[in-house]
Amino acid sequence: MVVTDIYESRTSGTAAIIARQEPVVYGNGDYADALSAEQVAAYERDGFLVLDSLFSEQEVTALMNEVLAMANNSKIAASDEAITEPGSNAVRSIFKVHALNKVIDKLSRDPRLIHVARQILGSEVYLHQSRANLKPGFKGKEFYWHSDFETWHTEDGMPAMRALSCSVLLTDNNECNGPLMVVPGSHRQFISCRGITPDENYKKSLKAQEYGVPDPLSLELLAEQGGIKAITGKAGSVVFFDCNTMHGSNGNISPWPRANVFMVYNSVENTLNAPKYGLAPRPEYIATRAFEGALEPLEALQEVA
Ligand code: AKG
Repeated sequence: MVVTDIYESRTSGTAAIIARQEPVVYGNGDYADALSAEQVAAYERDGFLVLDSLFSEQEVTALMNEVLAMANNSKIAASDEAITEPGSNAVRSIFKVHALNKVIDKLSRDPRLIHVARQILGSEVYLHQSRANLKPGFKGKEFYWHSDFETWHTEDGMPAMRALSCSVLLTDNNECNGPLMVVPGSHRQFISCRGITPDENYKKSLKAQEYGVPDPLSLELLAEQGGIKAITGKAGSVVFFDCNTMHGSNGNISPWPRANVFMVYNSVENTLNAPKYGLAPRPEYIATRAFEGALEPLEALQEVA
């Protein structure tokens, strides 16, 4: 029997739009009770949900200090986990921040994040990836449109759309400093992309993506259907978004840095298979394969700090 991949992408074929097969909210959204029924319904409809001021100013200051300390640590800045901006030595992203830093590790287990992920994914969860995106003032470059699932499915062998990201805003994200932009409703369609993935694609793609980039026509269609929403908000707010929500952000030519820390939770029932097309697995700091079981939530951050 030939097993076909419904979410096939990056073949020699043309681009295609494929209807999502899986639910957005697993079970009845009652695996946990972090969100109201209205919030769950909004997430299911839009593919994202913003919780304003989920973290206090004091918590955000502590988290931001830790992220800056990592970015200014020459050993970390020179490590594989740190990705610099194209064309400069400014740190763009740091991966696996939960393993590099105790405060961020606690954040990854914070009940305010984990229970939302458990509720939406309808199961226990584990951390597939964590990263800080710094987007410094003047120098921070854009993140072109993409669906995370397209990459995680193709390059990491993630079987199904049963993962989500949360972006914890560590600075205010305003109209000018390159806030995250999402296409509401786009999570219901999978955009199969053109172009065969080269080996070690991550070495380039984390600076600027070339493969797994949706074609203009599909993007036009998605944006006609759902519009584009720039998610501005105060530091301490959190954006939860589905793994297949089309998103990206503009460069930051403002003087104001924009820093966000991302946690990606995957269902324990959706652990990784081999990557597609015989690609080598990406490093552990980008996609966890050393699955150690469900994440245990900690008490609120301020109580354990
Ligand atoms: C990514 O890191 O995959 C993103 O899409 C980040 C977008 C951003 O930080 O604005």
